[in-house]
Amino acid sequence: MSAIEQAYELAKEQYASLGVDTDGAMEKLAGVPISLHCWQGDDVGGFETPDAELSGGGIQATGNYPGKARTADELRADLDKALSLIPGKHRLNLHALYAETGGQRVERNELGPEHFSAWIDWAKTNGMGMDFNPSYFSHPKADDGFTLSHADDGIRRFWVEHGIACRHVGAAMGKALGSPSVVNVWIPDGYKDTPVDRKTPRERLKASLDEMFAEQLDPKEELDAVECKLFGIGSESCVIGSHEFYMGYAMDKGKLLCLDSGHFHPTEVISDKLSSVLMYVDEILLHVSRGVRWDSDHVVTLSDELRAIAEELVRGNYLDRTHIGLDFFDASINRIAAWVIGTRNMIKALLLAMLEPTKMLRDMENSGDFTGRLAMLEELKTLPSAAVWDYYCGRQEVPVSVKWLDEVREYESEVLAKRR
Ligand code: RNT
Ligand code: ZN
Repeated sequence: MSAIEQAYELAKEQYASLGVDTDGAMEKLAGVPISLHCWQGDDVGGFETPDAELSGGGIQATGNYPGKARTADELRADLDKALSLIPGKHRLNLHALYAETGGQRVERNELGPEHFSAWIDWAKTNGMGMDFNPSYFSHPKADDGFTLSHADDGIRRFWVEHGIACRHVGAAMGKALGSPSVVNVWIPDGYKDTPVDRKTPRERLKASLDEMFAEQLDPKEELDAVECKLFGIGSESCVIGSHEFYMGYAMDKGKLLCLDSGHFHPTEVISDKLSSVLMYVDEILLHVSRGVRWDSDHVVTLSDELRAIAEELVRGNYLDRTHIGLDFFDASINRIAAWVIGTRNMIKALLLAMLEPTKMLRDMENSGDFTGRLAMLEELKTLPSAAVWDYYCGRQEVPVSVKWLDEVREYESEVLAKRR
């Protein structure tokens, strides 16, 4: 028996004594896909022009680490590398900016599934599902900070058409890959300084969404999500698509609500929102991110909040109603390592939650034994979960422990360093 197997056998026994089935947890974990965001690979640049970069929208990728993917082929190669180091079967989350138009300028309101066929083929080869996003930033028609709530009807119409085009792209992806594509709408619209009219732009946003969603698409192919936000850089005083706005919209229209963990007050957490929101909406999309003082989209670490999100999903049996996506972009470190670290942490957090003796804790809580609850929660933190994690990685045929980093470093010198 290898050291990893030995450690696992001991851990298994220890968890079993608390009534936790480690084999069952690993089996369940293997069935939870995480939607990897393509935009970590190139700092939210996309391929609309040869030197496209993120602009506007109040989001920022900072850093200048060498080796950024410059083409869709490079980005796919980087994703292949990252995916080979992450246990389990996952999904790809693509933005409309990543269309491949063969050097032709195709306006965003004219995008069709044909501009994403290489991505769809790649996903099919990898046996992955895909999610999709209209891109309402890095575009001249978004330069003044307004899109779907724009006062100019022509501009608003353009962005409505972009949304419609993207829903069809999503449906085509869902159909081709046999798994519904979640199409998430996030717009940057908002005011830097105090507006006098918060009402009319919100009315316009609602009208735009209604137009965009007018056509009923098959939920087996496509699902619509709407993402709320409290503030962004340049929209500190008012964001049109606020939490209340989209919570209401999602409930009213049967849409998915997208909760991004960086989109609230710095001390406000989405883990506490899940059990409330899921009373009123059927399904949610998560953008798991890490804000540091602001919506800074740092790489996801195994923080208390990440663990709390996973615990809520597992304890509440919400995994079937939750689409887990990631949303961070750090250009100051190796971009592939960023994907691997953030995604492995998300999966690890789910495993930790699945290793919890929840019934025992719940019984303590229900009988008023809060002393026992606290004592037990603290003890659980240092149980040998790492042994289960290592064993899981081994079984999924990905590098155990930090060995994945050797492969990233090798890829960096073999491939990334040559991208100059
Ligand atoms: C921005 C939103 C949005 C974007 C991506 C690129 O604040 O979180 O989800 O990060 O669509
Ligand atoms: Zn987000």
